[in-house]
Amino acid sequence: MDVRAAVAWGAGKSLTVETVQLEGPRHGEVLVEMKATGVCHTDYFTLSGADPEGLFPTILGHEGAGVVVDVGPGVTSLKKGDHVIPLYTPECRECEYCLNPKTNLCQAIRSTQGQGLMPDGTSRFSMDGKMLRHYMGCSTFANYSVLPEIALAKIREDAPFDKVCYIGCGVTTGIGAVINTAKVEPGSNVVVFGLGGIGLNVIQGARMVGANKIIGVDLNNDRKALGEKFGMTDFINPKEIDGDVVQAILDVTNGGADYSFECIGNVTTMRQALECCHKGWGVSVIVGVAGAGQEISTRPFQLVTGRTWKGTAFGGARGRTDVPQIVDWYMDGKINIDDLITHTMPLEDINKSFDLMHSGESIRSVVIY
Ligand code: NAD
Ligand code: AHE
Ligand code: ZN
Repeated sequence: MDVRAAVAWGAGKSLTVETVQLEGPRHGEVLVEMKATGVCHTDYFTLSGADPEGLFPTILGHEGAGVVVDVGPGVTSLKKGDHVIPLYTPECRECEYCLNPKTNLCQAIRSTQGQGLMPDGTSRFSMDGKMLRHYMGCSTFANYSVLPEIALAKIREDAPFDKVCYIGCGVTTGIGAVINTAKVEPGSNVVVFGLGGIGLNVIQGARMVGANKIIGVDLNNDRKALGEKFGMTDFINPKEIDGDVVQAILDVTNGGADYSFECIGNVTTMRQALECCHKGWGVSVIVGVAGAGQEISTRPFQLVTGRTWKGTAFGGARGRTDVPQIVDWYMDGKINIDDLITHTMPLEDINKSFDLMHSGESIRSVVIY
Protein backbone atom coordinates (compact mmCIF):
# COMPACT_ATOMS: atom_id res chain seq x y z
CA MET A 1 0.00 0.00 0.00
CA ASP A 2 1.03 3.62 -0.44
CA VAL A 3 1.71 5.47 2.81
CA ARG A 4 2.98 8.92 3.76
CA ALA A 5 6.34 9.06 5.44
CA ALA A 6 9.06 11.52 6.38
CA VAL A 7 12.18 9.96 4.86
CA ALA A 8 15.69 10.53 6.22
CA TRP A 9 17.98 10.29 3.19
CA GLY A 10 21.33 10.82 4.87
CA ALA A 11 23.18 12.27 7.85
CA GLY A 12 22.46 15.94 8.38
CA LYS A 13 19.85 16.18 5.63
CA SER A 14 16.32 17.45 6.26
CA LEU A 15 13.52 14.90 6.14
CA THR A 16 11.29 14.95 3.07
CA VAL A 17 7.67 13.80 3.15
CA GLU A 18 7.09 11.21 0.45
CA THR A 19 4.61 8.63 -0.71
CA VAL A 20 6.35 5.32 -0.03
CA GLN A 21 5.31 1.71 -0.36
CA LEU A 22 4.61 -0.53 2.62
CA GLU A 23 4.18 -4.31 2.35
CA GLY A 24 1.61 -6.04 4.54
CA PRO A 25 2.48 -7.88 7.75
CA ARG A 26 4.26 -11.24 7.53
CA HIS A 27 4.29 -14.00 10.18
CA GLY A 28 4.23 -12.54 13.68
CA GLU A 29 3.87 -8.97 12.37
CA VAL A 30 1.20 -6.30 12.71
CA LEU A 31 0.17 -3.37 10.50
CA VAL A 32 -0.48 -0.23 12.56
CA GLU A 33 -2.09 3.01 11.46
CA MET A 34 -0.10 5.64 13.31
CA LYS A 35 -2.25 8.40 14.81
CA ALA A 36 0.48 10.49 16.44
CA THR A 37 4.21 10.46 17.14
CA GLY A 38 6.48 12.43 19.41
CA VAL A 39 9.89 13.62 18.24
CA CYS A 40 12.66 12.59 20.66
CA HIS A 41 16.20 13.91 20.76
CA THR A 42 17.35 10.43 19.74
CA ASP A 43 15.63 10.85 16.34
CA TYR A 44 17.72 13.97 15.81
CA PHE A 45 20.83 12.18 17.15
CA THR A 46 20.49 9.49 14.48
CA LEU A 47 19.65 12.00 11.74
CA SER A 48 22.74 14.01 12.67
CA GLY A 49 25.03 11.08 11.88
CA ALA A 50 26.22 10.64 15.48
CA ASP A 51 24.57 7.21 15.89
CA PRO A 52 26.97 4.34 15.13
CA GLU A 53 23.90 2.33 14.12
CA GLY A 54 22.46 5.08 11.92
CA LEU A 55 21.70 3.71 8.45
CA PHE A 56 20.06 5.58 5.57
CA PRO A 57 17.68 5.96 3.85
CA THR A 58 15.34 5.28 6.71
CA ILE A 59 12.04 6.28 8.29
CA LEU A 60 12.80 7.59 11.78
CA GLY A 61 10.45 7.94 14.79
CA HIS A 62 9.98 5.72 17.83
CA GLU A 63 7.41 7.52 20.03
CA GLY A 64 4.09 6.63 18.42
CA ALA A 65 0.54 5.54 19.13
CA GLY A 66 -1.99 4.06 16.74
CA VAL A 67 -4.50 1.39 15.81
CA VAL A 68 -4.00 -2.15 14.53
CA VAL A 69 -5.43 -2.48 11.02
CA ASP A 70 -4.16 -5.93 10.05
CA VAL A 71 -2.30 -8.84 11.60
CA GLY A 72 -0.06 -11.44 9.94
CA PRO A 73 -0.25 -15.19 10.46
CA GLY A 74 0.63 -16.42 13.94
CA VAL A 75 -0.31 -13.19 15.74
CA THR A 76 -2.29 -14.11 18.85
CA SER A 77 -2.17 -11.19 21.29
CA LEU A 78 -3.48 -8.41 19.03
CA LYS A 79 -6.41 -7.96 16.67
CA LYS A 80 -7.79 -5.36 14.27
CA GLY A 81 -8.98 -2.26 16.12
CA ASP A 82 -6.67 -2.63 19.13
CA HIS A 83 -4.98 0.58 20.26
CA VAL A 84 -1.22 0.21 20.59
CA ILE A 85 2.04 1.93 21.45
CA PRO A 86 5.16 0.77 19.51
CA LEU A 87 8.07 -0.48 21.63
CA TYR A 88 11.67 0.05 20.59
CA THR A 89 12.52 -2.24 23.48
CA PRO A 90 10.24 -5.21 22.79
CA GLU A 91 9.12 -7.81 25.30
CA CYS A 92 9.04 -11.36 23.92
CA ARG A 93 8.67 -12.92 27.41
CA GLU A 94 10.76 -15.89 26.24
CA CYS A 95 14.39 -14.88 25.64
CA GLU A 96 17.17 -15.21 28.21
CA TYR A 97 16.89 -11.46 28.90
CA CYS A 98 13.12 -11.40 29.36
CA LEU A 99 13.40 -14.35 31.73
CA ASN A 100 16.01 -12.51 33.84
CA PRO A 101 14.34 -10.02 36.21
CA LYS A 102 17.54 -7.92 36.24
CA THR A 103 16.98 -6.44 32.76
CA ASN A 104 14.35 -5.14 30.34
CA LEU A 105 16.61 -5.50 27.30
CA CYS A 106 14.73 -8.17 25.33
CA GLN A 107 17.16 -9.39 22.69
CA ALA A 108 14.74 -11.46 20.59
CA ILE A 109 14.99 -9.13 17.56
CA ARG A 110 17.81 -6.76 18.57
CA SER A 111 20.29 -7.64 15.80
CA THR A 112 17.90 -7.14 12.86
CA GLN A 113 16.35 -4.09 14.56
CA GLY A 114 19.80 -2.49 14.75
CA GLN A 115 20.18 -2.98 11.00
CA GLY A 116 16.83 -1.31 10.32
CA LEU A 117 15.21 -4.57 9.26
CA MET A 118 12.30 -6.74 10.34
CA PRO A 119 13.14 -9.98 12.18
CA ASP A 120 13.27 -11.97 8.90
CA GLY A 121 16.06 -9.67 7.67
CA THR A 122 13.99 -7.70 5.13
CA SER A 123 12.28 -4.31 5.09
CA ARG A 124 8.57 -3.68 4.53
CA PHE A 125 9.25 -0.10 3.32
CA SER A 126 10.42 0.90 -0.15
CA MET A 127 10.21 3.82 -2.52
CA ASP A 128 10.17 3.32 -6.27
CA GLY A 129 11.63 -0.15 -5.75
CA LYS A 130 14.49 1.03 -3.50
CA MET A 131 14.56 -0.30 0.07
CA LEU A 132 13.99 2.11 2.97
CA ARG A 133 15.08 0.97 6.42
CA HIS A 134 12.96 0.74 9.54
CA TYR A 135 14.24 2.59 12.65
CA MET A 136 14.41 1.25 16.20
CA GLY A 137 11.84 -1.30 15.07
CA CYS A 138 9.16 1.42 15.00
CA SER A 139 9.39 3.98 12.13
CA THR A 140 6.61 6.12 13.54
CA PHE A 141 7.29 8.99 11.10
CA ALA A 142 4.95 7.18 8.68
CA ASN A 143 1.17 7.11 8.85
CA TYR A 144 1.30 3.30 8.64
CA SER A 145 4.06 0.98 9.86
CA VAL A 146 4.61 -2.75 10.28
CA LEU A 147 5.96 -3.97 13.62
CA PRO A 148 6.60 -7.30 15.28
CA GLU A 149 3.79 -8.34 17.63
CA ILE A 150 6.29 -8.41 20.53
CA ALA A 151 7.05 -4.72 19.91
CA LEU A 152 3.52 -3.44 20.56
CA ALA A 153 1.87 -2.64 23.89
CA LYS A 154 -1.91 -2.88 23.84
CA ILE A 155 -3.46 0.15 25.56
CA ARG A 156 -6.95 1.26 26.59
CA GLU A 157 -9.12 2.76 23.85
CA ASP A 158 -10.07 5.99 25.62
CA ALA A 159 -6.46 7.25 25.85
CA PRO A 160 -5.72 10.17 23.48
CA PHE A 161 -3.11 9.20 20.88
CA ASP A 162 -1.65 12.70 20.69
CA LYS A 163 -0.69 12.54 24.38
CA VAL A 164 0.08 8.90 25.16
CA CYS A 165 2.42 8.55 22.19
CA TYR A 166 4.97 10.25 24.49
CA ILE A 167 4.79 7.19 26.77
CA GLY A 168 6.45 5.29 23.90
CA CYS A 169 9.76 6.86 24.95
CA GLY A 170 10.16 10.05 26.99
CA VAL A 171 7.66 9.55 29.79
CA THR A 172 8.53 5.92 30.42
CA THR A 173 12.27 6.53 30.15
CA GLY A 174 12.25 9.37 32.66
CA ILE A 175 9.84 7.97 35.23
CA GLY A 176 11.18 4.43 34.75
CA ALA A 177 14.78 5.57 35.32
CA VAL A 178 13.69 6.72 38.79
CA ILE A 179 11.44 3.81 39.71
CA ASN A 180 12.96 0.80 37.94
CA THR A 181 16.63 1.63 37.44
CA ALA A 182 17.64 3.80 40.40
CA LYS A 183 14.80 2.71 42.70
CA VAL A 184 14.91 6.13 44.38
CA GLU A 185 13.70 6.02 48.00
CA PRO A 186 11.48 8.68 49.64
CA GLY A 187 13.58 11.45 51.16
CA SER A 188 16.42 11.11 48.65
CA ASN A 189 18.25 14.08 47.20
CA VAL A 190 18.10 13.86 43.40
CA VAL A 191 19.97 15.79 40.71
CA VAL A 192 18.82 15.89 37.08
CA PHE A 193 21.18 17.14 34.35
CA GLY A 194 19.18 18.30 31.32
CA LEU A 195 15.57 19.41 31.73
CA GLY A 196 14.20 18.43 28.33
CA GLY A 197 11.66 15.82 27.32
CA ILE A 198 13.39 13.15 29.39
CA GLY A 199 14.78 15.11 32.34
CA LEU A 200 11.43 16.68 33.23
CA ASN A 201 9.96 13.18 33.43
CA VAL A 202 12.79 12.18 35.77
CA ILE A 203 11.77 15.16 37.92
CA GLN A 204 8.14 14.04 37.78
CA GLY A 205 9.18 10.49 38.79
CA ALA A 206 11.33 11.77 41.65
CA ARG A 207 8.43 13.81 42.99
CA MET A 208 6.11 10.79 42.71
CA VAL A 209 8.39 8.63 44.88
CA GLY A 210 8.74 11.38 47.50
CA ALA A 211 12.25 12.67 46.90
CA ASN A 212 13.49 15.45 49.18
CA LYS A 213 15.56 17.90 47.10
CA ILE A 214 15.15 17.66 43.34
CA ILE A 215 17.87 19.77 41.76
CA GLY A 216 17.69 20.56 38.04
CA VAL A 217 20.74 21.57 36.01
CA ASP A 218 20.30 23.18 32.60
CA LEU A 219 21.84 25.93 30.48
CA ASN A 220 18.37 27.15 29.47
CA ASN A 221 16.77 29.36 32.15
CA ASP A 222 13.36 28.85 30.53
CA ARG A 223 13.39 25.35 31.98
CA LYS A 224 13.23 26.65 35.57
CA ALA A 225 9.50 27.43 35.73
CA LEU A 226 8.45 24.15 34.12
CA GLY A 227 10.89 22.18 36.29
CA GLU A 228 9.33 23.74 39.39
CA LYS A 229 5.85 22.85 38.16
CA PHE A 230 6.97 19.22 37.96
CA GLY A 231 8.59 19.13 41.41
CA MET A 232 12.06 20.65 41.06
CA THR A 233 13.14 22.36 44.28
CA ASP A 234 16.42 23.96 43.13
CA PHE A 235 17.74 25.08 39.74
CA ILE A 236 21.35 25.53 38.71
CA ASN A 237 22.44 27.11 35.44
CA PRO A 238 26.16 26.20 35.24
CA LYS A 239 26.85 29.31 33.15
CA GLU A 240 25.50 31.57 35.89
CA ILE A 241 27.32 30.32 38.97
CA ASP A 242 30.77 31.15 40.25
CA GLY A 243 32.84 28.00 40.21
CA ASP A 244 32.15 24.39 39.50
CA VAL A 245 28.69 22.83 39.15
CA VAL A 246 29.81 19.75 41.09
CA GLN A 247 30.83 21.83 44.09
CA ALA A 248 27.56 23.78 43.87
CA ILE A 249 25.61 20.50 44.10
CA LEU A 250 27.75 19.18 46.96
CA ASP A 251 26.95 22.40 48.84
CA VAL A 252 23.19 22.29 48.20
CA THR A 253 22.94 18.61 49.17
CA ASN A 254 25.25 18.75 52.16
CA GLY A 255 27.76 16.31 50.68
CA GLY A 256 26.29 15.00 47.44
CA ALA A 257 23.27 13.59 45.70
CA ASP A 258 21.80 10.23 46.62
CA TYR A 259 20.89 9.83 42.96
CA SER A 260 21.79 11.75 39.80
CA PHE A 261 20.50 11.37 36.25
CA GLU A 262 22.28 12.56 33.11
CA CYS A 263 19.62 13.38 30.50
CA ILE A 264 21.69 15.27 27.93
CA GLY A 265 24.03 12.81 26.19
CA ASN A 266 27.19 14.81 26.95
CA VAL A 267 30.18 12.94 28.38
CA THR A 268 31.34 15.99 30.38
CA THR A 269 28.02 16.27 32.20
CA MET A 270 28.01 12.48 32.67
CA ARG A 271 31.23 12.86 34.65
CA GLN A 272 29.79 15.76 36.64
CA ALA A 273 26.67 13.71 37.37
CA LEU A 274 28.77 10.91 38.82
CA GLU A 275 31.06 13.19 40.79
CA CYS A 276 28.22 15.18 42.39
CA CYS A 277 26.99 11.96 44.02
CA HIS A 278 27.44 11.33 47.72
CA LYS A 279 30.55 9.47 48.84
CA GLY A 280 29.72 5.98 50.07
CA TRP A 281 26.35 5.47 48.39
CA GLY A 282 25.51 7.93 45.57
CA VAL A 283 24.22 6.38 42.36
CA SER A 284 24.43 8.08 38.96
CA VAL A 285 22.26 6.89 36.08
CA ILE A 286 23.20 7.68 32.47
CA VAL A 287 20.09 8.23 30.37
CA GLY A 288 21.53 10.48 27.65
CA VAL A 289 22.93 8.88 24.51
CA ALA A 290 26.42 10.00 23.50
CA GLY A 291 27.67 10.08 19.92
CA ALA A 292 29.94 7.65 18.12
CA GLY A 293 33.49 7.64 19.50
CA GLN A 294 32.60 9.39 22.78
CA GLU A 295 33.85 7.86 26.02
CA ILE A 296 33.22 8.59 29.69
CA SER A 297 35.97 9.02 32.25
CA THR A 298 36.45 9.68 35.94
CA ARG A 299 39.01 8.90 38.60
CA PRO A 300 38.48 5.26 39.62
CA PHE A 301 38.71 6.58 43.20
CA GLN A 302 35.19 7.98 42.66
CA LEU A 303 33.94 4.40 42.43
CA VAL A 304 36.33 3.00 45.02
CA THR A 305 34.79 5.45 47.45
CA GLY A 306 31.32 4.11 46.98
CA ARG A 307 29.68 5.85 44.05
CA THR A 308 27.92 3.66 41.46
CA TRP A 309 27.66 4.42 37.74
CA LYS A 310 24.83 2.80 35.83
CA GLY A 311 22.68 3.34 32.74
CA THR A 312 19.15 2.78 31.59
CA ALA A 313 17.33 2.09 28.32
CA PHE A 314 13.59 2.84 28.14
CA GLY A 315 13.70 3.42 31.89
CA GLY A 316 14.15 -0.26 32.59
CA ALA A 317 10.52 -0.79 31.53
CA ARG A 318 9.12 -4.00 30.07
CA GLY A 319 6.89 -2.37 27.52
CA ARG A 320 3.99 -4.78 27.01
CA THR A 321 3.60 -5.08 30.78
CA ASP A 322 4.46 -1.59 32.03
CA VAL A 323 3.26 0.78 29.27
CA PRO A 324 -0.49 0.04 29.72
CA GLN A 325 -0.05 0.85 33.43
CA ILE A 326 1.65 4.17 32.66
CA VAL A 327 -1.22 4.99 30.31
CA ASP A 328 -3.57 4.33 33.27
CA TRP A 329 -1.49 6.68 35.45
CA TYR A 330 -1.97 9.40 32.83
CA MET A 331 -5.70 8.75 32.48
CA ASP A 332 -6.08 8.77 36.28
CA GLY A 333 -4.30 12.14 36.53
CA LYS A 334 -1.30 10.71 38.39
CA ILE A 335 1.21 11.99 35.84
CA ASN A 336 1.27 15.15 33.77
CA ILE A 337 1.95 14.74 30.08
CA ASP A 338 -0.07 17.63 28.66
CA ASP A 339 2.23 20.40 29.90
CA LEU A 340 5.27 18.77 28.30
CA ILE A 341 3.75 18.60 24.82
CA THR A 342 4.50 22.15 23.84
CA HIS A 343 4.00 21.91 20.06
CA THR A 344 1.90 19.88 17.63
CA MET A 345 2.19 19.84 13.83
CA PRO A 346 1.26 17.89 10.72
CA LEU A 347 3.84 15.49 9.24
CA GLU A 348 4.65 18.04 6.51
CA ASP A 349 6.15 20.34 9.18
CA ILE A 350 8.21 17.69 10.97
CA ASN A 351 11.54 19.43 10.32
CA LYS A 352 10.27 22.32 12.46
CA SER A 353 10.29 19.98 15.45
CA PHE A 354 14.08 19.71 15.21
CA ASP A 355 14.40 23.50 14.94
CA LEU A 356 12.22 23.94 18.05
CA MET A 357 14.32 21.33 19.90
CA HIS A 358 17.52 23.19 19.10
CA SER A 359 16.27 26.66 19.85
CA GLY A 360 15.19 25.38 23.28
CA GLU A 361 11.58 26.43 22.64
CA SER A 362 9.96 22.99 22.75
CA ILE A 363 9.91 20.21 25.29
CA ARG A 364 8.08 17.71 23.09
CA SER A 365 6.73 18.23 19.60
CA VAL A 366 4.04 15.79 18.51
CA VAL A 367 3.12 15.08 14.91
CA ILE A 368 -0.59 14.37 14.49
CA TYR A 369 -1.54 12.34 11.40
P1 NAD B 1 16.09 17.51 24.86
O1 NAD B 1 16.79 18.12 23.73
O2 NAD B 1 14.61 17.67 24.99
O3 NAD B 1 16.71 17.99 26.27
C1 NAD B 1 18.07 18.18 26.50
C2 NAD B 1 18.23 19.25 27.58
O4 NAD B 1 19.60 19.32 27.94
C3 NAD B 1 17.81 20.65 27.14
O5 NAD B 1 16.95 21.23 28.11
C4 NAD B 1 19.13 21.40 27.03
O6 NAD B 1 19.00 22.80 27.32
C5 NAD B 1 19.96 20.69 28.08
N1 NAD B 1 21.41 20.79 27.89
C6 NAD B 1 22.11 20.63 26.73
N2 NAD B 1 23.44 20.74 26.98
C7 NAD B 1 23.56 20.96 28.31
C8 NAD B 1 24.69 21.15 29.19
N3 NAD B 1 25.95 21.10 28.73
N4 NAD B 1 24.44 21.35 30.50
C9 NAD B 1 23.18 21.40 30.97
N5 NAD B 1 22.08 21.23 30.20
C10 NAD B 1 22.29 21.01 28.89
O7 NAD B 1 16.44 15.94 24.78
P2 NAD B 1 15.59 14.70 25.35
O8 NAD B 1 14.61 14.26 24.34
O9 NAD B 1 15.18 15.04 26.73
O10 NAD B 1 16.75 13.59 25.40
C11 NAD B 1 17.81 13.74 26.32
C12 NAD B 1 18.85 12.65 26.09
O11 NAD B 1 18.30 11.38 26.45
C13 NAD B 1 19.30 12.51 24.63
O12 NAD B 1 20.67 12.18 24.63
C14 NAD B 1 18.48 11.32 24.14
O13 NAD B 1 19.09 10.69 23.03
C15 NAD B 1 18.49 10.46 25.38
N6 NAD B 1 17.44 9.43 25.52
C16 NAD B 1 17.80 8.26 26.07
C17 NAD B 1 16.86 7.28 26.29
C18 NAD B 1 17.24 5.98 26.91
O14 NAD B 1 16.44 5.03 26.87
N7 NAD B 1 18.41 5.87 27.51
C19 NAD B 1 15.53 7.51 25.92
C20 NAD B 1 15.19 8.74 25.36
C21 NAD B 1 16.16 9.71 25.16
N1 AHE C 1 22.26 2.97 18.60
C1 AHE C 1 23.10 3.77 19.47
C2 AHE C 1 22.58 4.04 20.82
C3 AHE C 1 21.14 4.52 20.86
C4 AHE C 1 20.57 4.17 22.19
O1 AHE C 1 21.29 4.05 23.19
N2 AHE C 1 19.28 3.99 22.25
C5 AHE C 1 18.58 3.74 23.50
C6 AHE C 1 17.23 4.27 23.38
S1 AHE C 1 17.21 6.02 23.11
C7 AHE C 1 15.57 6.30 22.93
O2 AHE C 1 15.36 7.59 22.71
C8 AHE C 1 18.45 2.25 23.79
O3 AHE C 1 17.41 1.73 24.11
N3 AHE C 1 19.52 1.56 23.74
C9 AHE C 1 19.53 0.14 23.97
C10 AHE C 1 19.57 -0.60 22.68
O4 AHE C 1 19.61 -1.83 22.71
O5 AHE C 1 19.57 0.05 21.62
C11 AHE C 1 24.52 3.23 19.53
O6 AHE C 1 25.33 3.81 20.27
O7 AHE C 1 24.83 2.28 18.79
ZN1 ZN D 1 13.43 8.45 22.48
